[in-house]
Amino acid sequence: MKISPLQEARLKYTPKLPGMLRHGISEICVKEGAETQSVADQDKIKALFPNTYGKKEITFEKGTNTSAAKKQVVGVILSGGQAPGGHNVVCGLYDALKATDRENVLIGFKNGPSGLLDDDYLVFDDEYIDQYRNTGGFDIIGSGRTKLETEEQFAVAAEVAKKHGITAIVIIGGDDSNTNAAVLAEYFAAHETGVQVIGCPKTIDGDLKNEDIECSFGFDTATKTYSELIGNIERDANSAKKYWHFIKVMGRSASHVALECALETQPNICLVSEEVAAKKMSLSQIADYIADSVEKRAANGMNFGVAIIPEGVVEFVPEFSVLIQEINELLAGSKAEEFNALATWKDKYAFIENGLTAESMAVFAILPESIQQQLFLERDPHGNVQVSLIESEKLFSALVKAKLDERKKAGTYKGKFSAQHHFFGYEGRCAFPSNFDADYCYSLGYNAFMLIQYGYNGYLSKIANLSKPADEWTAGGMPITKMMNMERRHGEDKPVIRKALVELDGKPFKYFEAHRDAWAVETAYTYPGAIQYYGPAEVCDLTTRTLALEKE
Ligand code: FBP
Repeated sequence: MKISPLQEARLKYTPKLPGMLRHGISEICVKEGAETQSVADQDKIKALFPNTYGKKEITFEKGTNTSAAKKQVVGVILSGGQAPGGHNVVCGLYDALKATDRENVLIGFKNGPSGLLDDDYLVFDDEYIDQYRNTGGFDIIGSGRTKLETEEQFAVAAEVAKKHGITAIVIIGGDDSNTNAAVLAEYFAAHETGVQVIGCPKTIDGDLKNEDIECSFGFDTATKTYSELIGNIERDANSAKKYWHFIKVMGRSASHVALECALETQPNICLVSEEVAAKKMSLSQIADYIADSVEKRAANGMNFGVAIIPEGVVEFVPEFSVLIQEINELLAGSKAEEFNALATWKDKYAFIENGLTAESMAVFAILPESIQQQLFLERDPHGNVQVSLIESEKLFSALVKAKLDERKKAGTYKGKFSAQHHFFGYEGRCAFPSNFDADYCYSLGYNAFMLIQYGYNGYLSKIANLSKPADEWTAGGMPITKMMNMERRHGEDKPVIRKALVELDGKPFKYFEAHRDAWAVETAYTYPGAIQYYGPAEVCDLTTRTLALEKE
């Protein structure tokens, strides 16, 4: 198979481990810390996790390895959306497992959690693993979004584990997948299967983080990839001086990706969904906010600009959420058929006008027709609006144009406004991992095996002190139950890992807030350029601005 020169070079890259994991397997000992408590709802979480709750946090350090010698057969699963570095988690896990005992076995379950349920797997060997070192993607075994959450599924998982003699399962996933890892760990412990479960924190969205997990892997590379593209667009905008670019960036719910890209590129506008929700902003207010920047820049002869829009923003606009709920109800059950049978959009519009409250109709009426139709025509299998498909970059540019037209009529605005639209998401999820992600992921996998070897169950692999060079990183594990609280999901109270949204009193947002008014009017763009893999550490091993500011 032909591979690119960069891929060839990356296959030979040696990821950096935390200093404390560099001594060789026989010289890694464990230090147990304090017993833990869940972040909230302690009594409820304790009752739900009687076998795995309250365990101690642990750290690895140099010393004699006292773990029991036993043959390990480990299963690994990649769960959810791709994130750069996933291959290295598997490589780190494999290397630690083989360095401990060549007889140990690593099994990869294919295409996500369903691979475990369907017993669809491959057994890794050196030749296979070596093709994937330091590469992007999850194609080493594939990924999927099947959720492992029912007792029936756990029973099947236990059967499959027994068949292969599996001693531990490593689940590489986001907050939902690691919540399910904790539930599976509890099930295995309660049923005395002897199978351990270890999680690894993945997601480009950056919303699996807390006082223990400083960031999820993939966030670094994905945001650097988007920031390169945004910087290039900024330079184009500043060269041609004729377009406003509306750029939607991934991040299903939280705005960490948008905020990090803004810190990297200093665009004129960056919406932050969490702020939109906190200030209860309406679509009209958001459009006015962007239009103000367009108007001020036009007054200085700059009819161009760049606006970053987080993928999930519309769901954070209170009036829009209400509209979505009303639409879902309007088309519930047989009413969808009645709606679909209507011949023209005009008929459908009348049906909508009849069914929505006056407030929601007022919101609906200001949307561009393409978005209105999207809300009614593209629905998920349960008949609900697919909010993630809404082209919010187009929505906001249309709303801004309408505001500017009004201002033109009123004589307050005399500029020109022409928009271009972009969506950056899939472009970043499988990029070659940055050195940071290559090192971090390899360490997470390597460390996951140390947790297995020392017999821990229901733990998340933890690598910390990440804003420092890798030799100062620390390695250990944290009980997943420590990160959990009770939340309402689909009408039921469920134990879940708390999703980390952007904190409006956190340092990254505060920095952005202190500078954005200037950026909105000036052309203060910064151009991060492409990720560098070879060269000086201050260029190649840079962490995200978010991490640097948080750890300042
Ligand atoms: P995970 O939470 O599974 O890591 O995935 C995150 C993400 O990349 C989001 O940013 C995005 O909304 C979503 O996946 C898209 O995935 P899909 O194409 O499966 O809908």
